[in-house]
Amino acid sequence: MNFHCFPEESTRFLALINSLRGKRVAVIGHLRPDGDCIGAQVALCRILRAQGVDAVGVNGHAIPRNLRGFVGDTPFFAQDNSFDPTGYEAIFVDCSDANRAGSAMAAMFPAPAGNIDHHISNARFASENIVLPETAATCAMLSAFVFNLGLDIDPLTAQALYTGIVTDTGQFKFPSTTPEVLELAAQLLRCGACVRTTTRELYEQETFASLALLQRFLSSLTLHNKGRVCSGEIPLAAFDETGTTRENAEGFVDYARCIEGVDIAVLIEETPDGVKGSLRAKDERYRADLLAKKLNGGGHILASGFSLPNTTLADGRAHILETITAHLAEIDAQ
Ligand SMILES: [Mn+2]
Repeated sequence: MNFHCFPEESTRFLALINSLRGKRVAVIGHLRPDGDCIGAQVALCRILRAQGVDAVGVNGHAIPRNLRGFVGDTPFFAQDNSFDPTGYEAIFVDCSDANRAGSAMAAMFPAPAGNIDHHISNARFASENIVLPETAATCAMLSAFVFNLGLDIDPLTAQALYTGIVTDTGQFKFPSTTPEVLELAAQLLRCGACVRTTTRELYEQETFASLALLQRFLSSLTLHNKGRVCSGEIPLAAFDETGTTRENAEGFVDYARCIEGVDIAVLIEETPDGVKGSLRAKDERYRADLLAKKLNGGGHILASGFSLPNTTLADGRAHILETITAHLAEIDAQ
């Protein structure tokens, strides 16, 4: 089955594999790994191993709880100081630059053999850079390569690739979900990936504690600016009281963003020395990146963040809401 996408990159991918035959390869992913990162690391390791390349996954951070089930018997060093890079070549996946894997990893492999990624800002830091910025996921790229090249993949590899595509397309909701991406996903199901497994592992194993934190957050939601702005907050004590950490609040801001009529959403988290904020814009014209800049932060057009040190929750909240009001007025006047 040929997907008529990335023929040239598929050929370069095969050449990269051929150049590494008989060698040992570390397949490296980024810090705070997500489904596309772990999926790409697991899949590429297994693809390489099937071609006679002795590959292992290496990540500076632990594999998140909900992704551990996708690793299977793939050799993987995560947050593990026992990995010795001597004699290993490196391929980075899903990393826009080497430092995304952590400065220690970047220093360990100053001259990586490969860089396979889909970020628009990729720094082309390896000998062979296979970068497709318009593609939905690194796992979508790898899927296209193996299908174009007719390489056999086992069900665990197919599952890892499918999981990466599901993660980075927001469960096939983002505009990056092209017909080709859906065809690749369909072919992965034919190769043994299971829709239920990915759904269950990724989205149906929340802890009770994180739902208790969500409950606290939802009860704090407040509308401002005639319903165009929604804020929610988490006081520092709430983490202790529910037995959670900041990681559990990941994604909460989207509950504020998805309310009808809301143009800008903000999650305000109290920290030991101030507050941290996550901003979401529903539409590109509201420029969450420029808004974050006014609060000494940064990010993307629809999603950004900032931190305000040396402030109380009450003062921080007041300053943030004033800044949002001024930003909205500026946008409306354009
Ligand atoms: Mn990705």
